[in-house]
Amino acid sequence: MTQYQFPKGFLWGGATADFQYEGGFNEGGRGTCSQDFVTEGSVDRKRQITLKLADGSRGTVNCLETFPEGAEAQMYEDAYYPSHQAVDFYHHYREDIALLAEMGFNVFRFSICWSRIYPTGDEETPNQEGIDFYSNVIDECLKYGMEPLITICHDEMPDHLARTYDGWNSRHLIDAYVKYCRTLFENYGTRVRYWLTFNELNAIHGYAKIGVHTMTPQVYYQAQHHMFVASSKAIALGHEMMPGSMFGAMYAMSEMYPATCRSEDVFACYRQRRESLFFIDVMARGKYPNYAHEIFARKGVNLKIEEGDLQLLEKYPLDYVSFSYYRSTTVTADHFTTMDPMGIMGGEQNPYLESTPWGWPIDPLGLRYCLNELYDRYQKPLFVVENGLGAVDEISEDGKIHDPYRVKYLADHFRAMADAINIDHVPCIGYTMWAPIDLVSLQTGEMKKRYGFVYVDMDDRGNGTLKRIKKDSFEWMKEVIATGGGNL
Ligand code: BGP
Repeated sequence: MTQYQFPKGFLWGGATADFQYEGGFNEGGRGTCSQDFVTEGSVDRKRQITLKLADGSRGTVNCLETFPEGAEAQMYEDAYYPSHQAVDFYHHYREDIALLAEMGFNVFRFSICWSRIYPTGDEETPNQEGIDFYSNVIDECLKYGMEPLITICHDEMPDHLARTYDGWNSRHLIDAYVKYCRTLFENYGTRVRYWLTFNELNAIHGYAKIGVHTMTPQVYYQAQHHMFVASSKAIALGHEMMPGSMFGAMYAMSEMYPATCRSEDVFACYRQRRESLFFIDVMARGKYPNYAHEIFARKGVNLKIEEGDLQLLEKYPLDYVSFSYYRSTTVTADHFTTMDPMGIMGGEQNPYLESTPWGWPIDPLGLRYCLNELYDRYQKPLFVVENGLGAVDEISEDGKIHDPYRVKYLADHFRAMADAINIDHVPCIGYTMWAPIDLVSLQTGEMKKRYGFVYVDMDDRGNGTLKRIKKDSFEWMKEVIATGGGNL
């Protein structure tokens, strides 16, 4: 036994999302999804949603902006949309899953593209080819003893639901989502135990992620409310149809520190923390917290809650709490009001931490802190469902990819996680690294921000052979899993 030994049965794996990984956007009967209109970008050039404006001319908005009056999402031949091909898991899934199995993964998190199952979201019957595709993916995982961990809705939706109903701003989405869930449970329920109803609920916004055309706090929190209700309905149905199933939802979890010990900074940090935990508070504790009144009053939100909604949230909370952890944030009272609900954008520079080339502070101890904080607050099993390092990887002259920086990042985070489990006795059931095979970055749409143990030969404009090449970190990770952390 070493100091960093992980418990037997710990779930080790990787995580992906359909529109960043899968491609095949016009194959197998898949409908257009809301992410299909988002162009590539870079760290200083925001991704754009391409539009047809009311007068028929071409326009764009970035993913955080409100659509101009009368504008509609529209694709153009000369624009590059990374979701269309992504890195083509659609045709590489057997090869990719075999690589994950070779590393010893016993869990694989992937998301289902809603419009592959219901192309518009409003059909009476699902698209059989879509059902078959994920059925094959699940079987391929099980063949190697890998548990599928399915994200039902990862930051996307059938475009028709966005265009026609204003996405999650409409209660119609609740019914469409529950119908979609029923189809998934009917078809995969005997083979899948772990589910996530939504991805990063505290980081949703705009057309591409939740189908709304307007970016106001009112729309944002109303859409959230509909997602809370939809999630509880899915949990109710899931437990009924699949005894033993476990439901979580995923949160973007940046640990937060006050910029100084000035009381104002400490209190601003505390408030910001609660604002980011608000979403888990509702879903894990099953009720709106007292401090929601203050948030809604400050932001001018007047929530429409229908009869029965609150009872539903209370009756069907999450079974486990899962989150992504990439970084921490530093908060000062001076900029408090400009921070986003996730508490990442608008944070201060932390002089004690180094950052990634994309400006994300690297903070392994923050992961131990998060694990402790979340267990203290919710007393539910925890699952780290995203963590990893986005970096520029180069193929060396020897044809290999040497990525010691990734090994260091992961090893430091694994040690912090082991300390939370072994020393602090936090029940953390698993870890899925983002993303075991290189894929398209969500925020920037780039390929060169690479996370994988496996390199994919493709550039920022989608050119390349798509060949998969193991990086040095691949063998290291294999050893971590085989020894249960013995090599840390
Ligand atoms: C999370 C998302 C993922 C993923 C990750 C890394 O917010 O759930 O979809 O992309 O962040 O972010 P990025 O790809 O921008 O580096």
